Amino acid sequence: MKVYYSEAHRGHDAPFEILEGGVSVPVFECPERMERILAALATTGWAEVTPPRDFGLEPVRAVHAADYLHYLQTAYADWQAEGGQLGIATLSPVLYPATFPPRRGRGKPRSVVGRAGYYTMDLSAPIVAGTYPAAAASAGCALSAAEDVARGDRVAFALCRPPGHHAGCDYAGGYCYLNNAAIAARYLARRGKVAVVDVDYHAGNGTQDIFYEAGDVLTISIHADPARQYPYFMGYADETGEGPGAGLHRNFPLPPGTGDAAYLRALDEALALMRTFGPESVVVSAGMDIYAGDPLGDFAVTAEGIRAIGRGLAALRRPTVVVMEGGYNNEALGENVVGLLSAFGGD
Ligand code: SP5
Ligand code: ZN
Repeated sequence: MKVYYSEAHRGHDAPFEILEGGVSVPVFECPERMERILAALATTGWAEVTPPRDFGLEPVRAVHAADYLHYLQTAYADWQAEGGQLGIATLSPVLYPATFPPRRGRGKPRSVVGRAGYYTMDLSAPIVAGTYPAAAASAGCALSAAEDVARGDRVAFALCRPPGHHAGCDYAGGYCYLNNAAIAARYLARRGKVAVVDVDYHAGNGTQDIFYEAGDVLTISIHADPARQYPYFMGYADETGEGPGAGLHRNFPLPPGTGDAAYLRALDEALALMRTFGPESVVVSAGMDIYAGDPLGDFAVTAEGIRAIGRGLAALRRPTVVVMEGGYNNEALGENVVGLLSAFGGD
């Protein structure tokens, strides 16, 4: 199995994030996650780790707004420059907005700190000098995997960092800047209908948003109920798509403590919807934060449950791109990723 991975992620290494209550903690979404996953993949005998190919910006522009991409490319340098222009020392090496617009009627301000708020949905998407190069390489991993699958491979794994499923057309959030799974799905949709299924613990709000009115991409997310968990404002069961996309989005919000049996029941419903849709190809947003021991989650899905999810996805028998999303229990992360992929492992 091809595993697309770029070392560029190492440049995206912010020293802290801010959780609810204003608590500043080391970023859960850290470079060590990749070490853990690569180490576990190295023991399998079937993982072929390969650097991503360059697809340019066109397939990224098919998903993200031009002004947002320009912001991501220039924000850090502007932040450094603005600190100088204000005549004060730059107080933090990290660009962190602290003001968010309740709505966007007034448009974006000139100040980079103002624009950071405009383009960011929370305080878990810090920007450092290496953030954009890492995000672009991460999208390149998803596109490389998509290209292989479009050319006939049964499966490919995009070992993306940063992750992507919280990023919308023009916003970052939840450790995500470019929506890797959406970029892969939009690329694959040139060849026929695509189904995206998101098994990360958190609702895939960015993916939902991007394809909400799309008639050629079915999106499904299984996750913690947003009434009680991040991302709070999207991921409810009554959000089912609009216009040409009406009926082509589904959310499965689940309660705390959800274990293997309840999770797999929701997955079975999702798989049935996907079979009915009849996609040419499938994109999986693979978050391992559903695991019982995850520090950001509260599900009780076991390592064996994660293997069973992999078997369910593989049983769709569609060409499949698996895209790495969240998962923050570093001890178990590698084993869980291998567990999910091993149902496809011989392919
Ligand atoms: C890709 C991904 O999984 N992003 C998740 C971003 C979640 N950010 C908000 C975290 C809220 C943390 N709540 C603390 C619970 C500690 N037990
Ligand atoms: Zn997550």
